[in-house]
Amino acid sequence: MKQRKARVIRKTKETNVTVEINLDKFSVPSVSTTIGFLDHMLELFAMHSGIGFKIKASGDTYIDDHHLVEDVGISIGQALKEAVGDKKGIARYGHFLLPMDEALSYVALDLSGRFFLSYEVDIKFQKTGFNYDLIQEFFYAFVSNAGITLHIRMIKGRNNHHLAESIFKAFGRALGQAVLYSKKKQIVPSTKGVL
Ligand SMILES: [Mn+2]
Repeated sequence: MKQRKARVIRKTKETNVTVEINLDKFSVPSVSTTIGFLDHMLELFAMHSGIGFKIKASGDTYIDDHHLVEDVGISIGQALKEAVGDKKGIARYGHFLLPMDEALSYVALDLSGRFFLSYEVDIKFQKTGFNYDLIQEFFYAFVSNAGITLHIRMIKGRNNHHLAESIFKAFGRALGQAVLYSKKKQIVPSTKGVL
């Protein structure tokens, strides 16, 4: 079988992003975005997805992290869409309930071709460090470009870092399930015949 992979290069006046994805060949994640916290989240997402990811990005973070976080989300979404292709033989759905110490998050997704995001996460405002509001921006950018339906629920938690980690890990696990490929079942998993 031909490997399902894609490479997206996105260059604007604000950011410069390269994403390489290989759904059929895992490699130790290579992530470098100049935003330490984002690197940490994307590395654990990639690790738990079982998908091969190389992500390199930089941009106008002297303003704030907004443009870069959003553009990385856009680029990963585009790369995923391209790599899944016609979706023949894929599992399509994935979901995962993931604990990270006191934090517990649930993620369910459908590689439906239609974009929808339900994000119910109550992360407290934090004066310093990463702006946790940008996590929702990241997922919005991702789903709107990948064409997927994604539900994210925070079940419980106290620490922002733990909560964020539980979301990204659960997302990785759920996505890993959804892109699983079956050689035996060479059909698009939809009664409509197309996704
Ligand atoms: Mn951590």
